[in-house]
Amino acid sequence: MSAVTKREEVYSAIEEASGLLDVTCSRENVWPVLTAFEDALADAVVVLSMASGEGQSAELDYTITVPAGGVDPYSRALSNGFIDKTEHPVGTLLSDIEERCPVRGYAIDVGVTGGFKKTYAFFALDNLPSLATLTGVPSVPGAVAENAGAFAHHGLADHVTMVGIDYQHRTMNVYFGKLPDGCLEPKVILAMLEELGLPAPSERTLEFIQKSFSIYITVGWDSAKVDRICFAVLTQDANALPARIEPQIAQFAKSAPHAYADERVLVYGSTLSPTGEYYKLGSYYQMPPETFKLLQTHDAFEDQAARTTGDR
Ligand code: GPP
Ligand code: MG
Repeated sequence: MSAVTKREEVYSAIEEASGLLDVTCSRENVWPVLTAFEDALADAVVVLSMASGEGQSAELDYTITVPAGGVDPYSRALSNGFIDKTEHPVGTLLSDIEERCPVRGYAIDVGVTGGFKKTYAFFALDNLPSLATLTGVPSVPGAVAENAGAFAHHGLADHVTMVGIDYQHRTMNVYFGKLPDGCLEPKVILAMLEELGLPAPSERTLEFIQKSFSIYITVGWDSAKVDRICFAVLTQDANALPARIEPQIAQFAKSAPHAYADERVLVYGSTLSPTGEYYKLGSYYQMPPETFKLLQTHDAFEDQAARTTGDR
């Protein structure tokens, strides 16, 4: 497939998904990003995501993986004018992390209306950096070190699979994965949330949390506290989860475009913050095997498939 055709295909998917959410999709906003990252598109994992709940405005985010080894996505975003250069530590975070941690690949996160938001760096799954390595990186927010105990105490000190850097909100996400046995038990989760200064969730949310394959916090540079924590569950049937599914999320889970024949791969997230809980949903649009297997989501997907077969 030629590059233009691939761009058209991905653009159409973004446009179709936007339509499900009443988000206005314009070629003017999306095309420049697809063009700047067109070399990555054919082999990219592409995720289409939405969030719901109070304080979340209607938006469709698209995530595209970008291979390691070339120009990093932050530099590309700067040189294409998608974001402005800044003196804030958020601007050096990606390169500082790369110097010290084994980055296996990147991704970008872009809002159809809000524009370029984030970069991600994911790590080699057999060589994950420790929290201590991460907190030693100069531009990492102090809040990561402040809250590291809540994870280290429960066996997650060496389980950082990915980081996300949000240039618009000036926040960083730290993703924990390959979760060891026992770390999702209610008493562990309650202790972890207490250490983070976050309220205890409902019984139903605790049940949901036990199905997580990844846990991630969001922190900024202005506070020692975590802003929020998200528990992500991999599913192919969002309605089967012990969670509230708002009609628009249910509709998105059922209808988001996907470029493979099997049932959609979905990641449903419950986000807890001092002001309450909201949900988000990511639907995988394409998952080329060679790229997908670099992500922890792939391992979680395989584990789940093995469990389901074992149950039969
Ligand atoms: C979720 O972060 C992460 C993704 C959609 C990225 C998946 C990663 C790949 C490399 C394919 P989020 O959108 O829930 O976080 P935030 O709250 O910062 O928006
Ligand atoms: Mg998001």
